[in-house]
Amino acid sequence: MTLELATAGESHGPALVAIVSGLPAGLVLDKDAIEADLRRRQQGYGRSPRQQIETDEVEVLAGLRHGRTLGTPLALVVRNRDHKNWTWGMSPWPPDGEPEGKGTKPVTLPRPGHADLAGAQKHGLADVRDALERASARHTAVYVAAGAVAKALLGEIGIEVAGQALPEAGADPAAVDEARQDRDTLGGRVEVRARGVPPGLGSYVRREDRLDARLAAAVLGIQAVKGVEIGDGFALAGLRGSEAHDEIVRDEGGLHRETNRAGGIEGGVSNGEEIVVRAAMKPLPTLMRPLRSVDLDTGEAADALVERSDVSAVEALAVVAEAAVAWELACAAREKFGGDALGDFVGAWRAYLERVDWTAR
Ligand code: EPS
Repeated sequence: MTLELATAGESHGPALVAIVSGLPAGLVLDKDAIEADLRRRQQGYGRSPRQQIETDEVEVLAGLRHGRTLGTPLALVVRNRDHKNWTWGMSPWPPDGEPEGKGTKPVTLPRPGHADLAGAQKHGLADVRDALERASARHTAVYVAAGAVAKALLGEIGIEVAGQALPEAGADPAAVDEARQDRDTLGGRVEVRARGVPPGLGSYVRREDRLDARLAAAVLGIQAVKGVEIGDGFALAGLRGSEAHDEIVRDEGGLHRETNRAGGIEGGVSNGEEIVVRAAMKPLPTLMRPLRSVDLDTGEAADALVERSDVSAVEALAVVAEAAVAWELACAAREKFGGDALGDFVGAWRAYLERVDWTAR
């Protein structure tokens, strides 16, 4: 038993869609809590004017009755309000009438750093828009909705997940103002912490089950993320073994560690300490002062596409990475504790905690 997530949606198409399967029946979902995360994702200093058009809300089309999951696939929808400006350009069916609004002319100037060129080459696309629409980080809205559902499930077993931007680069308002003035963009780093994770989520048995590998894949799967570390990650490479590992001690709360350089994971398995995941985001690739590119139509040198853009989306990444970590932890918890009813899931967790010499701190 695990959770599965399928998503669909283009940035300026009608809507983003997620189907979450594998939830137990009886989990209470709170519309306001999901939408609070959607709003957090839209905030942050340095976001694009697009965020003044969108006010993300979640609609549920299936899997929920009177706020409780039915144990059937949960269908979530986040509409793109901007679609009203793209109804001709992004019409799913051949559009009627004369071209009007946005997206009517093919994009042929790929942006370095975006999926534009590789996507167009891979799929044989004459209009780069056919690649960039799905590659866009707009898509992360529906992942955040699914992550909010995962957080509700984790909350039932005492796990809390929180992401924050590290106060540097694209999360420093003064640096964002300076970059905006220079018509440039910034990246930055975010950190996600999960508290209350019991020892034993994930497995050392197969590499695809290792919790660290799964968290890294989930976070690297977010647009613009180029690096991930667990715990002290890259810094551990420069330490001696005697300095790098977290000694095991025991007190009235059971077995635990006084340091957490491993970031809560050893051998691909959670060890009962806080899970710490950090991600590095590259600067966003849509530049108001564009880099060199080539016009795919003429083959001539040209400047890359210029569109409205965020100067920085690091604070949004903190929310999206939080959702990704929550999602992976919820999957690992479903695998460990199973259950068709929420009570079965929580009951298995309680029984397990009686067996292991550990309490949440
Ligand atoms: C994005 C480009 C911008 C961002 C978008 C991600 O969109 P647009 O081309 O419509 O101005 O605003 O992010 C969002 C819309 C969002 O909701 O996060 C990109 O190319 O990745």
